[in-house]
Amino acid sequence: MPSTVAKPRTKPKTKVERPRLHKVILVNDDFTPREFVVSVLKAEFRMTEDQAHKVMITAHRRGVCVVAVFTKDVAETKATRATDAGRAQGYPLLFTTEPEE
Ligand code: TYC
Repeated sequence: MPSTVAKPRTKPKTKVERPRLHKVILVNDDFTPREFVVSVLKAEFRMTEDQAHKVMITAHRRGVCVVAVFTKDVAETKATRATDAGRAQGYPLLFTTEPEE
């Protein structure tokens, strides 16, 4: 067989795995105003006032709340942008990411 011709695979690929999704997580703090958290959730995650308020209150009461899931790149970009929006106003607002199980 000429070296430029690829040999057929001996073992056919049986599985194509989807990329794992990553959660964006909102972390509570004692300083960021509730309304500001809601406005960031609406702007960065395209939530309605109602959805954003529910997510903010859950983080406020429980310490954290999953905001949404995205591919790794999108999750990290959104978490960074949302965290930066708080920092720009002097707030310690924090969004983190973690892979879904
Ligand atoms: N705990 C904040 C307050 O009482 C509000 C808040 C909620 C801040 C959720 C961050 O992720 C957060 N002003």
